[in-house]
Amino acid sequence: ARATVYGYPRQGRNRELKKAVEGYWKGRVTADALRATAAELRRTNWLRLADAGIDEVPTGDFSYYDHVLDTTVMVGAIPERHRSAVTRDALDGYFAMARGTQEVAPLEMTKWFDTNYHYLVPELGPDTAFTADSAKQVGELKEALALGLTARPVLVGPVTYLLLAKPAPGVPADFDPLTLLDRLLPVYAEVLADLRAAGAEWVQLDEPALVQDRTPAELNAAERAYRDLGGLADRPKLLVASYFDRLGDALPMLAKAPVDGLALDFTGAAAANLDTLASVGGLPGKRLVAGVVNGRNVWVNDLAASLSTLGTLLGLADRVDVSASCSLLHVPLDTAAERDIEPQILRWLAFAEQKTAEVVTLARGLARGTDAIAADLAANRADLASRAHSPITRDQAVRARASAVTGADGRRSQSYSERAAAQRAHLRLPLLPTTTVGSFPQTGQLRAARADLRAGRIDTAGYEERIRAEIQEVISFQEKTGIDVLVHGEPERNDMVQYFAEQLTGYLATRHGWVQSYGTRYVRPPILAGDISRPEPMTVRWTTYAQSLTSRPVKGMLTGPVTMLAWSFVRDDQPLADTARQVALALRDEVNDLEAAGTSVIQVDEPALRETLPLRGADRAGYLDWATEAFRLTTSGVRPQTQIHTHMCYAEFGDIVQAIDDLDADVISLEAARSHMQVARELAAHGYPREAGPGVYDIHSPRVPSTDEAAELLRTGLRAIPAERLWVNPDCGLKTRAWPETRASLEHLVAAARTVRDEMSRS
Ligand code: THG
Ligand code: ZN
Repeated sequence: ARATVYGYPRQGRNRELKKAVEGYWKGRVTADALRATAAELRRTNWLRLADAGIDEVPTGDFSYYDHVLDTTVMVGAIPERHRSAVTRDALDGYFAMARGTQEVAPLEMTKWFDTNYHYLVPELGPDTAFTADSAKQVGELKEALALGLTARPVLVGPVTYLLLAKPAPGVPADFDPLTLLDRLLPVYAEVLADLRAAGAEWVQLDEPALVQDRTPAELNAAERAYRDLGGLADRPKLLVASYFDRLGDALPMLAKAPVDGLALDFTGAAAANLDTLASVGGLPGKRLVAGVVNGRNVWVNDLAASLSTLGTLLGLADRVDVSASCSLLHVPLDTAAERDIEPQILRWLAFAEQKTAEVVTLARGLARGTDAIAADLAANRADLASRAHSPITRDQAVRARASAVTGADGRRSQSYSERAAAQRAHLRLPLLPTTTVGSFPQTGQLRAARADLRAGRIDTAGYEERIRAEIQEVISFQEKTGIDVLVHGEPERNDMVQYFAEQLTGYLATRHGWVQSYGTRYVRPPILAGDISRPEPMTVRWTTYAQSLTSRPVKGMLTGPVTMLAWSFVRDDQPLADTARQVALALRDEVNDLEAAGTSVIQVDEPALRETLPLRGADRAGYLDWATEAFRLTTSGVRPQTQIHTHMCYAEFGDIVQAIDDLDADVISLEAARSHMQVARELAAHGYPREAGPGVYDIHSPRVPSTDEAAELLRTGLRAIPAERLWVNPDCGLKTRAWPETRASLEHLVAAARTVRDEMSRS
């Protein structure tokens, strides 16, 4: 059995790639220096993999920005508007597609399946002409071969590429990119031939889109694609890979396809692939690469269980190799960098380096028998036992509280309409009340204050003094501008999920656990390691300080339980619903404490509610059940006159409006400025009965909307949502904006609200 992986973190130990790429953008790093840094990072990764015992290293998984954008370049699907930039300079043109320029908009970005990685969406149309450009793939393959390694190029497969695409601007929305398959396949054939000529024995084609619900027509297209590619005379051996879930109906189809091997995920729900594979009689004559080490969580593998799966698989294919379930792009690099996590707990964790070692150990165990890895198995057993029996993962008080939860705990004492009346009487807000979504600009001074605190140049008291000064400024600006419901601006938070995770027992924070989110942007997702509790209030001090400065209501600001899970690494030893309930109960305490401290408006943000929807339709109702339960548990402990707000980012809500209603929040703010109040119409079409603030200021751009523009959006909003239920707010938090444009935009927003209020009182 061989050991392999499909991809590796690209950034380097100290995020050298981020620094080089951003330096290039700023003109501080030359193109040659950037290329040299990239080549060195690839070399280091390959040699590390080989040293660790990986028999076949992946190539082509490296990217300056995004591997789907690389595929767009490989097939020549450069959008019309970027062509001149690409012709002028390939590298600058590449970054122009990724980030846009003064003149042209970038490609749209969206989530890569249900991970936290974002890719650039291909834009295709009936006029798209593909041309092969295999330079990057061939170049990287040659680099690895020159090191004397066995290498396997990894490509996004043609079916997944088309299924990830959308109609280009100006192309009818009902255009189906899959109709381009016949035009795309010859381009893949050319790339495959080039890779074979360059020395590739095997090439991997990734088709994760086949783990989603697919129509018979889509499955037919996939079948045709692999019949075509498999039938090519001049080609390397083909390994078709899928991951992130079970293949379902696509597995029998791929098993019969004339390709040489399949790489399948056998972790979590994808373990169902095992039964499906057995039921179709396995893969006689083919290679099976078994993804038995979870490539996207951070937990140490159960080696004995994996070996047992591998043993079963041995009877089902000609040859069984071992891998992680997906590219290791989605996990941090190395647990050894985490000096602040107790050594005993660190042994429960496996990042990319550790997962690689697990794959190698399992391949060795499979080839030579368990005796050959007896010491690894014993150590692994001890680590698993230490995790299973730790007081951290088994906090009896938390468990008792969670199991005592009843339906009543998730229900507010009065219906929405009764509460709305109580809140109106209590808050006495004007019609079309104005507010913001929570954060204010994170200035250089704030970042410097945090750096000073970390470096010991200031103490906690000095740091908190600076935070208080910032809150004073934010409050006084909002009062002066005439905003109705104020916020404290969140100067004390960098990443909100990390901010709360650091204060909750049972959560681990990492110091170096960076994972690529998009392009050169990374996050350090905290780890839900144990049972979750809240030792003391987390936000009450800052909120009450802000409230002490004004007579207007100040909103308390929290991140909701679903988003806390979505942007963290979650436990694999209990259902997500259980983890969500624990987090919800901890947040419920915070909500109740905020109310007790005099806060009458509390916002619980769930920007990740929509993006966390499971890949398979069949799994969605179950998800929405626990997600709404967790939100309601968080927010239902307050009095009727306390107003609960929520906020969600990104515009596609159409398919979850019912779930949003089920949250039973009093007010929701949503992104809408870029979609011209489409969201308001969707809410109205569904008969959404609550108060809503579709954003009238697009915070994703430094552009300042005029008063007229904001007023016009409000009038559009009023056609869908009556004035008694319409709020006036920006699209999202303001932390990425600078003060000058924030000031001007919010002044216009308030002026627009006043203009429209006047129009209404006159008519
Ligand atoms: N927090 C967490 N996960 C997230 C988001 C978040 N996932 C989805 C979405 N938001 C991703 N968006 C971003 C936006 C900006 C950055 C990263 C992800 C970013 N990162 C800084 C960088 O790479 O330079 C580092 C930030 C830091 O120092 O913590 O700008 O909000 N958990
Ligand atoms: Zn938002």
